[in-house]
Parts: sequence; C-alpha cells; structure tokens
Amino acid sequence: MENNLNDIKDIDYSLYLVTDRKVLGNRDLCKSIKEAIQGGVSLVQLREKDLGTNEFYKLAKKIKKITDEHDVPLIINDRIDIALAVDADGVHVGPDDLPISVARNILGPNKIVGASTCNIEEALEAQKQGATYLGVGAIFPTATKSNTDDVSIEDLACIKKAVNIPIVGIGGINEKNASKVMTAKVEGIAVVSAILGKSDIKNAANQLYEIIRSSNR
Ligand code: TZP
Ligand code: MG
Repeated sequence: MENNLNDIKDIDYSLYLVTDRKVLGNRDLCKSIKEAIQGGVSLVQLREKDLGTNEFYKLAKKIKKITDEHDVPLIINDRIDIALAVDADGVHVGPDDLPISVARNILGPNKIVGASTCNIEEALEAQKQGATYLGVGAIFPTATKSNTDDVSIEDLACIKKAVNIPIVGIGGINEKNASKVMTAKVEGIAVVSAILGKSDIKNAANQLYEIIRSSNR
C-alpha cells in the first residue's frame, strides 16, 4: 500500500518509535520495526548516527518500503538529503543540524520538520521557523543519548501550553512512566529502548499503546 499521507496535520504522534540499532543487539532492524508497528507504533524516525551516506540511504529505502506498507509516516533524523532521496515524510533536526527554517525551505510546506527543544524559548523559536512538531526532553534519565538536558513533566506541560504545534516527550520513557508524561497533555511519547530494547517488541509497543489510549489526552 502506498503511503496516503497527504496532510501533515493528520499525523498521529501518539507512539513515536525512534530507532537505534545498538539497542537491538544482533536483531534485525526491519523486522523489529515491523513488529513495533504491529504493536501500535504510529510514526517512525530513522535515527542511526554511525552510518555513512550510502549505507544510511540504502537502509532508509528499505525502511520506507515497510512504513509505506503499513501506512505509517517515516521521519529521517538529521539528514535532509536522505529524506529527499527516499521521499520520506520529513526530517527531525536538532541544534547541530541545518536550521529549521532552512529544512522547511528545502522540503517545502508538505513535509514534516520536527525539532528538538528543551525550553519555552527554543520551542517558540522552532515554531516560528516552521517546525511541524517538537520533540521535548529528556524527560527521564536515558542511556540512549548522552549530553541531554533535563526537562521535567511540569516544564513539558508549560511548553505544551506555550505553542500550538504537536509535542512528543522523549527520554527514558517506558511503560512505568508513560502515563505521567501524558498528564502534560502532549500528543505522544517518543521512545527507543522501551520498545527496541525489549525481547518482545510487539508486546512492548502494545503495552505503551494501551497506556496512551487510556490516558486523558
Ligand atoms: N533525544 C532525547 S533523549 C533521546 C533522544 C533521541 C533518546 C531516547 O531514548 P530512550 O531509550 O527512549 O530513552
Ligand atoms: Mg540531529
């Protein structure tokens, strides 16, 4: 099935899977993404920091086929060129990447440009520059990314109130604390290890999916 995504306003941010092959050990990324989608993942970001351009491109092409088959949008971390090359649904950029406004100009109005922010000032600036959504964190300690800033649930709720674009919390979110994150009235949670680090990936995703569904969004 082709990805019928025709309006970036319709994206379901509720359970956002961010990839990291290191968390998977020797398990296959494509198979793991399929299982995660079967469990309820609504959006996938390919975030693989250690791949050269050609390898990243080939992997992105393979993942795009899977996300298209399941009608789930695909976001590429950092690399606007790769996002364009595989016709992904968008990119996710942080402070070390091309500016949000530049990403928006390159990709045009119909692609997703996600941005990492950790306070109200950055969030408002990202929104002004044309971000489609914000990833805000780290909400809890995480072993997946180093040098994160701390963002409390209270801060997350304040950022959510300050902007009018969707927000996902990220960083150390798992089945034990996901419902707390949802009290900030955000659109969803973004996770790596709480899905890809579990032995039963489909079940892990489904547990989080149920927690989000039963939260008062
Ligand atoms: N950005 C902020 S924290 C983080 C990223 C990419 C890593 C989240 O990984 P995990 O395993 O869900 O804590
Ligand atoms: Mg980046």
